[in-house]
Amino acid sequence: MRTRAVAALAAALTALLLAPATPAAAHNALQSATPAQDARLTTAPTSVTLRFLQRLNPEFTTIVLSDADRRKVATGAPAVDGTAGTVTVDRPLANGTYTVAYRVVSADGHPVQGSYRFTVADPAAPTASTAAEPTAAGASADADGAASPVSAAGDLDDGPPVALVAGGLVAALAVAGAALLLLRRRRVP
Ligand SMILES: [Cu+2]
Repeated sequence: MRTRAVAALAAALTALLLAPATPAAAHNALQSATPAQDARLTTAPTSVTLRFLQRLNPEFTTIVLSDADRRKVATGAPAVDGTAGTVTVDRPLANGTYTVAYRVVSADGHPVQGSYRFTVADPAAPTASTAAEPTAAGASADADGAASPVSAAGDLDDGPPVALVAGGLVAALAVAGAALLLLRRRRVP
């Protein structure tokens, strides 16, 4: 009966070691943004506000605005209010496509980052230098500045660290090997 106990213990240990160390569901995520993702604005926005699932830590909240040439657009530092972060745009934005990139921290300390784009298409303003985008068709652009769900959210870390999983596997294999050895020894007279 002892061999069975050893085998059961090995199985239990293996299951324990292979179980994920932390749930990946506790991560922060972008809920909505103004301007919204893929919005086409007829008036250039003077600020960008991102709303998240969890409260933001002002020390670890980054919001970067860049133009079609990937040049950083001057903004103020992110102002954090609960789950929302806002940057004000220093100078009026020319027509063109802009990228909003963010990096925030989850409640469990894991970073989350992502980005999305919006377009400024003010009929009264000249088009920006190299922001060449075939958008002539839908000239009747509507100002969609309202907040709407944003889907493009990146996640830096899903699941337990690789080292932890590898270590757990090695330990599990060692336990299984020891159990096998014990079983064999008992069978051989
Ligand atoms: Cu996490």
